[in-house]
Amino acid sequence: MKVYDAASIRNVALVGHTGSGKTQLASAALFDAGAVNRFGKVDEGTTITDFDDEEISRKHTLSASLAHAEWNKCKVNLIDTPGIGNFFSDARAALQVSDGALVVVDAVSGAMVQTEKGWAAADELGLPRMVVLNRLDRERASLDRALESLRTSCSRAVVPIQLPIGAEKGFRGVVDLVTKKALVYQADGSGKFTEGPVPGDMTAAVDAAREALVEMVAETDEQLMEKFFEAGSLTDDELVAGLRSAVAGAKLFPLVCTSGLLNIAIQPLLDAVVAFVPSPSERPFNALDKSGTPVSRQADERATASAFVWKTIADPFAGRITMFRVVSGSLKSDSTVQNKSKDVPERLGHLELLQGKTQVPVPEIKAGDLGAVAKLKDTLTNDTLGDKADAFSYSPMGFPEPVLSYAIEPKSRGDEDKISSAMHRLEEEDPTIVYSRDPQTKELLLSGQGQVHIEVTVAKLKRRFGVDVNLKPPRIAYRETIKAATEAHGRHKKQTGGHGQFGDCKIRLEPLPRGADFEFVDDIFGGSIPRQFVPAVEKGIQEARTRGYLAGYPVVDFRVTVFDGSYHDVDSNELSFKLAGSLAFKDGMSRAKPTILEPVMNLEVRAPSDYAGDLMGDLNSRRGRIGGMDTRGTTTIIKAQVPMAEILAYEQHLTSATGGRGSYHMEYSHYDEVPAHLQTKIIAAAKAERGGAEAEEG
Ligand SMILES: Nc1nc2c(ncn2[C@@H]2O[C@H](COP(=O)(O)OP(=O)(O)OP(=O)(O)O)[C@@H](O)[C@H]2O)c(=O)[nH]1
Ligand SMILES: [Mg+2]
Repeated sequence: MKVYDAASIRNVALVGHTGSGKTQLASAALFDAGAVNRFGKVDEGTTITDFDDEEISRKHTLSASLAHAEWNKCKVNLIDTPGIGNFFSDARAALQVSDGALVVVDAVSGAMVQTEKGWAAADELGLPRMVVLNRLDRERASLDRALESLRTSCSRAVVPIQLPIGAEKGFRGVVDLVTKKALVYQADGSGKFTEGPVPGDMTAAVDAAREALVEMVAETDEQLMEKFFEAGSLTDDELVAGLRSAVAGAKLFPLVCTSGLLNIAIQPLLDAVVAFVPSPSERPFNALDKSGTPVSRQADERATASAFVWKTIADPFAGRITMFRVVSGSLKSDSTVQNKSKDVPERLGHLELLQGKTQVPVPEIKAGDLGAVAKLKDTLTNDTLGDKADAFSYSPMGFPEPVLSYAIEPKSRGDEDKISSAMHRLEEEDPTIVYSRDPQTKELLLSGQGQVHIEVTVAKLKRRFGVDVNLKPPRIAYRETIKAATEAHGRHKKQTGGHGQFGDCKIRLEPLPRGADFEFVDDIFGGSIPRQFVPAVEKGIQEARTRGYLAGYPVVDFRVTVFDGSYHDVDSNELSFKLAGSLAFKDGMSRAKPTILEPVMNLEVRAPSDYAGDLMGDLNSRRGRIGGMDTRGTTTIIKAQVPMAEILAYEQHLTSATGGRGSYHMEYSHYDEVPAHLQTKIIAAAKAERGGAEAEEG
C-alpha cells in the first residue's frame, strides 16, 4: 500500500436520507476505481461498507464505515453513513473528520428530512459539499423537481455541473457542462462508457445550463465577475478554478447525476471529488489549547504526530477498534503516543487502513489520512492522541441524550452480569445509548434515540455477545406529591407482657416547589422525643415515602417537620419511632391532597407542511401543548410539550402518518400533574399489580 501525502488525499462522507443509495454508490465507486473486483449490491448483502450482520439483514447502514480507492493519483477515503434518523450522530461524526460531504439525494423524492439534517450539520462545520442526484434511472426521477426541492430546503447555491442523458429507464449517462462531453454508459453494471459529443437534442439545454453555471461561479468572486462582464464568459480554466474555490469556501454546491445501481456516471463523480473537494492540507483542523482557546492545526507532515478519534467499534474478537484521523505528523505502528484527553500513554500496535471490515496493516499513516488501530487500552471516541509535549487537544463532538427508555430482562437467569459487561462495551461504541438501572422499579433500562435504535442495540447484544434479552414496554417513572399542608400524628404502641414498644410523633407536611424532592426538619423542643430517636422518625418517613401512598410511586417535593411527640422510659426504642414516623406519614398523606406526577417531554416534529394539520390534531389528542409552529421551505416544524406516556409509540405513528417523511426529536422537560381521571387508572393498575405481588409473597 502506498503512503499518500495530505495533498493527495480526499476525505468525503456520504450523507443523506435513508434509501437515497449511499451504500450502493460507494460500492460502485470502489468497483470502478479497481479497489475491489466485484460490484457489490445492497440487495444481495455484498457491499463493502454494509458488512455488519444487522446491516445486511435490514438492508440499511447502521454504523459509519470507511473504505478507500485510488483515483487520479489521489487516495479517496469514502465514509458511508447511516441515513436513518436514529443513527444520525454517526453521520455527524463522519462529517467531523471529512473535508467534504457528498449529499446523496434520491432523484424521485428530492430533499428529505435527513438530507436537510445532513446539510445543516455540514453547514455548522463549514464543510464543502457536493450533491449526488442518484437513482436517476427510476420512474418519476426528475432533475428539475429535485433541484427545486434542494434549493428551497438546503441552499439556493446548489448548481448542476452535469445534465442527465435520457430519463427514468432510459437514463444512460451525463453531459459534463465544463468540458461539454457526453459520457454514455452500457448500463449493465460494468461501468463501461463511451465518450462523445453532446447529443443533438440536448445542445440548447446544455448551453443554457452551462451559462447558468458560469454566472453562478462568476458571482462568487469579484475578479471573475469582472472578467465575465468583459469577455461575456469564462474560459474552461477560469471556470474550473472558480468552481474549485467556490466549493472550498462552501459558496457553491455542484450537483452531479448518477445511478449507483446501474453503475452510471460514477467515474465523473470521482473526478469531481478529486477536482473540487479540498485536500486535508487546505483545511486546518479545530483544536483547543490548554486554556480552552480555539486554535487550529495544519495537516503538516513534519509536525509532531496527532490524531482525533471519531469512532470506536466494539468487536467481540478483535476487542476495541479505534478509528481516527491523523491530523498532523505521521502516526507509526508499534509506537507509543500520549492520550491527551486522558493524559495516559497508549501503545499502538499495527495501524490499519480499512476497506469496510477488511483491515490492511500499514507501517505508518500520515497527516490527513484516516485509519484504525485495534486493542487500545484507554482511548475512546472524542479522544486526542498526540505528543506528550504538545499542549492542545481536538474539540470533542457532542452527542445527543437518549429520548426513550425500554426495560430489558435477560431471557436466561444469570445473564445479568454478561449484559452489563456487553452493554458497557456497546456504550463505548455508541455514545448515544445509556444502560442503567431504574432506581424505582429496579429494572434494567436501555435508553436510546428511538425504537429502531433500541432494537438494533438489542440485536447487537445477541449477535455479538450472545446475550438474549426481552424488551419490555417502557415504564413511566411516575411520582407522587402533596398539594396541601397538614399536621399528622403517628403512635406505635405494643404492650403484651415483657418488653413493650412505644414511639409517638407529631409532624407537619408541606408542599415544596417542583424538583425540591424531600426535606426533613427537626423542630422538637424540650425533649418530647429524645434526641437519639429523631433520626429514626426520619428514617420511617423516608422509607414510607419511597413506597408511595397512592400508587406505589415515590412521594417527592414536600417537607416534613417533626414538632412534638412522647416517649416511654423503658419501652421506647428506634424501631418504635421508625414505625411511628411511618404511621404519621400515612396519616398526613390522607389529608394532604396527594396527587400523581408524570414526566413531560419537549417534542419537535418536522414534516412536509401538508401533514401539519393532522399532526397538530394528533398531538392535541395526546394531551400535547403546542408551543409553536414554524415553516422552513416546504417543511413545518411543530414544537410541543407532551406527556411521555402519550408518545411512547410516536415513532411508528409519525412514520405511518407521513409515509416516512416526518422526523422528531424528544427530550425530557419536567414533571407535571396527571389529570384526575387518568390518576384513577394508574392507581387501579398499581393496585392490581400489588395485589398480584402480595398474593405471591403470601
Ligand atoms: N433503481 C435504483 N435503485 C437504487 C439506486 N441506488 C440504490 N438503489 C437501491 O435503493 C435501495 C437503497 O440503497 P442503499 O444504497 O442501501 O441506500 P442508503 O442511502 O445507503 O440507505 P441507508 O443505509 O438506510 O441510509 C437499495 O435497494 C438499492 O439497490 C439507483 O441508482 N437506482
Ligand atoms: Mg447505506
